[in-house]
Amino acid sequence: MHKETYQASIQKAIDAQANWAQIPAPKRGEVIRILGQKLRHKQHDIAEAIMKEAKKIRAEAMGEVQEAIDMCDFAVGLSRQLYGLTMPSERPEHKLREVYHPLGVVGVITAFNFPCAVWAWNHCLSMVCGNAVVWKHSPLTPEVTQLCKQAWDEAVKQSMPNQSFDDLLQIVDGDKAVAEWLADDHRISLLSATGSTAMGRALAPRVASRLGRSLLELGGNNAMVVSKHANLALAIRAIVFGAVGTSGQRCTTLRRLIVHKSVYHDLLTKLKKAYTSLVVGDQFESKTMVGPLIHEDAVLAMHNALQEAQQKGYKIFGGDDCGDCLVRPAIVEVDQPCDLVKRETFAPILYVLTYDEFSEAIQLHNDVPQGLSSCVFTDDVREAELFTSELGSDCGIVNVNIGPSGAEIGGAFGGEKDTGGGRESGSDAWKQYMRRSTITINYGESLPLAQGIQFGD
Ligand code: UN1
Repeated sequence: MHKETYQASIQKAIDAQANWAQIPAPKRGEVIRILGQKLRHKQHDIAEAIMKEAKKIRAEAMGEVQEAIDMCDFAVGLSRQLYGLTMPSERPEHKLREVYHPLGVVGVITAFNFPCAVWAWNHCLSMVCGNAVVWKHSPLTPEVTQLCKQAWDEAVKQSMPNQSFDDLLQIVDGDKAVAEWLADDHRISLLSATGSTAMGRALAPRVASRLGRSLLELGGNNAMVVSKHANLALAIRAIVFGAVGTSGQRCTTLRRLIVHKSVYHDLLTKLKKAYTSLVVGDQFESKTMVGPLIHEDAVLAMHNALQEAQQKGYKIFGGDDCGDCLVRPAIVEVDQPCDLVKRETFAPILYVLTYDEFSEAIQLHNDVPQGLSSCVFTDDVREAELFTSELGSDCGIVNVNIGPSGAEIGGAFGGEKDTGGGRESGSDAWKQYMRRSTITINYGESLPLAQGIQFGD
């Protein structure tokens, strides 16, 4: 994309937003309601494009569009609940309140692995909050982007036939350079970026140097603690979906397993059996459970990580390169945790570690730079409560007896440390897409000062 085209897109977004911000929020929500209908109608078509471009299997591609639909439903309700606060003023005949206003133009950067859902998280909130969106999608998923844009354009035309809001969603094509333009552009009120930690490290300082706002959803290194009190059958099902689902290419993918020594052998034997029966293949085949990795570079990254593991003497199960970007998911038994285990390799590699005491499991769990998602499998209430307490997992997402991936949209999504600290989708994530005015109103006829200050009386 040329810089001039980019500039024109931003200007269009700015102009459209000025009018959009004046539409009452519940009416903005109505457009999102229609978007939800469009996505329901197009669910199969968008899923096909996700299968083609992101290489997901059908169930997961359909699930991803469902996540976008859920997000629409959430945002419609939210459009009537952009609540501010009123608080008692310390002064007589005064009122104190906080009100949320639209922010402006939101830049949204999405990754190849969730080309529709992560857009929807950002788009739906941005739109009900009265903003315009400039979307830089992954260069690997142009067709998904076009289908989402089409659904939105149709929704706008249908629900706002007499007003021109055609420019509210702008697509900007390109890779790193376009991301940097967005980061440097003071007209972008919020830059919401999903991708690697390296990407976040490159973009965040640029946004910060103009004192802009960013919302980052970066790498994860998600773990599961399997206690001696765990229901192992349940844990195994969760491990398999968490570690091999989406071929290990979710930011929430299960990458580390921290297992109590007493159940280690039993768990590993059963897990290897489950891995043996995994169907790896073409994502369009209905039996396939593990589709291809996104590209050869991803296969190479997996290969390199496994080679490093081998050099360290770790025992490796699976991990074969089957050609055509297909790989068999790998299990790596780690006796001494090392840097390799602390890195995110975007591929289906599961590192397995052991522990004796639950406190040791928590320490091992938190001893990585990333802090996205986590879980514990235990039927012991004390372990479960400790893991979810301030002394437990340091992640943004903390689960008990479910895996780390596949979060619902209702909660805030995101994580700490190298994951970037942002929160998207549900709960009060919308507040980041608005600006807050604290308003004090004096309806009396005197001018009392706060803190009881007497000035010149
Ligand atoms: C991502 O991989 O960037 O919790 C998002 C999950 C999905 C979202 C993943 N709902 O796994």
